[in-house]
Amino acid sequence: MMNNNCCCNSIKKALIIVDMQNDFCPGGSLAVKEGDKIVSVINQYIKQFKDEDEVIVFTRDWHPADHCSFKEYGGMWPSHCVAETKGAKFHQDIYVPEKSFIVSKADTASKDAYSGFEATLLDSQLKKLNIEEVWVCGLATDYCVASTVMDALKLGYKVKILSDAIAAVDVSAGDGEKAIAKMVSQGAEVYRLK
Ligand code: VGL
Ligand code: ZN
Repeated sequence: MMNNNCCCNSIKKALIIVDMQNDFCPGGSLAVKEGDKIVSVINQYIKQFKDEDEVIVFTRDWHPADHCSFKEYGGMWPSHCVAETKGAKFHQDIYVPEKSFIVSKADTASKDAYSGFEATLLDSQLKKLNIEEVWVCGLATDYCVASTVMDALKLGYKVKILSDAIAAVDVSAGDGEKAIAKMVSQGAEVYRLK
């Protein structure tokens, strides 16, 4: 008998939107240059996935106020994305469809996590839904996007990195480009709308 839940002629995919939060956008405490410029193209991917009834996942950095990645607690970053604050909210123009999955990460003080798969239920949720491919976009290319992509590849997903819908911190010039090269060398495919 056919399984009604399974659309059999195409593989199931999920869109993973990484950390599109106020603190990573211009005006935020750890702003990525032009981090907000990718909002409209991300919304186009979201609409496409929603129209096709595909899974949409939003990850978010969700730190306690005394998180170990913050400079005053020995880390390398200014305080950012403290849970329940304005800085941790998604950018106001990002379209968050009702049925989306929200994955909070790095939510314990003593441990950082760049990847949306690290210490979360994301992998088991996607596997339960028979998802085989993930499309990844958001912030920042050289940290949480790269780390999420690397883990997705290790966990056996096909990965598309959406090059028109990512932006890099670039602590050193070229970090974003290097991160893309590394993701591709590990098997990710680069994709863009136009
Ligand atoms: C991120 C630095 C610190 C990111 C998160 O989302 O790329 N970067 N925490
Ligand atoms: Zn963080």
